[in-house]
Amino acid sequence: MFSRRGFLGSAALVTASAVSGRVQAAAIPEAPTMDKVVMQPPLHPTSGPDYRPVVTLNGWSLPWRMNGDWKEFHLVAEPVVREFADGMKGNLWGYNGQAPGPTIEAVEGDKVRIFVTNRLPEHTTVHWHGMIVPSGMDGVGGLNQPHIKPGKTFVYEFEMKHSGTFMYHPHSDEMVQMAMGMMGMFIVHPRDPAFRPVDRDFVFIMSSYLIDPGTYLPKVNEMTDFNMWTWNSRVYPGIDPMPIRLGDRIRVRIGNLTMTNHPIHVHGHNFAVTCTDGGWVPVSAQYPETTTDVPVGAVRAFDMLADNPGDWAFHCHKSHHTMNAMGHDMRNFIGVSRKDLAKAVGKLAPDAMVMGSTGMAMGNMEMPAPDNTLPMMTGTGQFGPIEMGGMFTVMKIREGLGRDDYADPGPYKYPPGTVAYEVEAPAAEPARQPPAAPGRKAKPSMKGMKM
Ligand SMILES: [Cu+2]
Repeated sequence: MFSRRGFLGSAALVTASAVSGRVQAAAIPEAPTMDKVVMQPPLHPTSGPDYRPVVTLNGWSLPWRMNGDWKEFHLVAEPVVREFADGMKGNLWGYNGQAPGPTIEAVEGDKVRIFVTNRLPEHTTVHWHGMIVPSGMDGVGGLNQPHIKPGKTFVYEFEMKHSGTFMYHPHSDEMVQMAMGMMGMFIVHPRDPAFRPVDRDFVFIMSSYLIDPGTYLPKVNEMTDFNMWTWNSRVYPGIDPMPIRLGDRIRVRIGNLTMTNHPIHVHGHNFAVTCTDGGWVPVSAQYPETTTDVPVGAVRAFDMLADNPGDWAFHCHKSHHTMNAMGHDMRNFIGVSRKDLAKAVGKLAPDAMVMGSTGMAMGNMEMPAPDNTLPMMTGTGQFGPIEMGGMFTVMKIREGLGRDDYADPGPYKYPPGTVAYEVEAPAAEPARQPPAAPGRKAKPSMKGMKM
């Protein structure tokens, strides 16, 4: 039976197990900011339990301070200018000087205190996607807490119950705030460093934008027709290459806060998905893949043995997502006579350029574009134009790289005789079936076959 004594007892229990450090939270730690758009070296822990830190493509990890047994971080939500690639910038909202925000790294069992200061022109909150936190720390404005008004600072406090790969983003005017770039990754390392260790641990989050050619501000009401498909708010050739030492076991952790799924594909290797935003995938449930679909609002991390040296494409397999700003309202002219079409179009629009009758490869074509607009496909390799944009980069797997060396090792030196080559000899006529006589069905030839 429910008794008053029992009620008091269980209430006391709840209070005792709640993590709180309200008294110590008085002094707000400084908020580091980042002014660079290239991958920062791994941030090795100088206090608290040891772990092997991650690296964030075109990003960084947020430094912390210890206050007693609390790990304290400070996020500042604010307007930022983010460079998508050389030649294009966007006016976004982010955290601590960049969008997306810095990666936060902690260890299973840590007590974490995160200060969030709002320097946006409207209210915000932070939700810790996938993390098991007390309800009042979950960050849904209006449901779990009051919204954080401009100029105010709130404190989130919780214990890292599980290791894994998580995200953070606002739950406050979220259509606008996520379309403006507010998001980041949250890595919780296992307490036991021997649990599934890797040599290199890459992290990025996917976001998409509609920024009309010649403009700087994303159209936040767009639902489907985005033209900037980004990894960490960067597009190829602005996305960092991934230097990997031959023989390294690597992990790649990918968050998706766009409005569609992304089938992420690696060349020259296979991998297994080992972690989602729900936790670690048991070994018995893992299977080999070369492409893994990352659903909307989800995380996939895969582990891969980098045992094949070379330059390997790593990209989203939706081909429109490896393109930069493009109009989609175009006819397909493949196979149409360019001469006839030019004549007909010329009568209507004398300056029009007829293109696309043999395909749309643009490697050698420079088209005039408005300011702050990237070419649709771009980037150059040692053999010519790469004709990619958007969600594309290169895993550069090399012998003898230093353990924490993430410098671009340059193009791969192919061993002689290992590159696809052109032949000049005339092709032999392939064997074909004889054509069927008129009015008769072709009969497959059974000559030489034992029936
Ligand atoms: Cu995609």
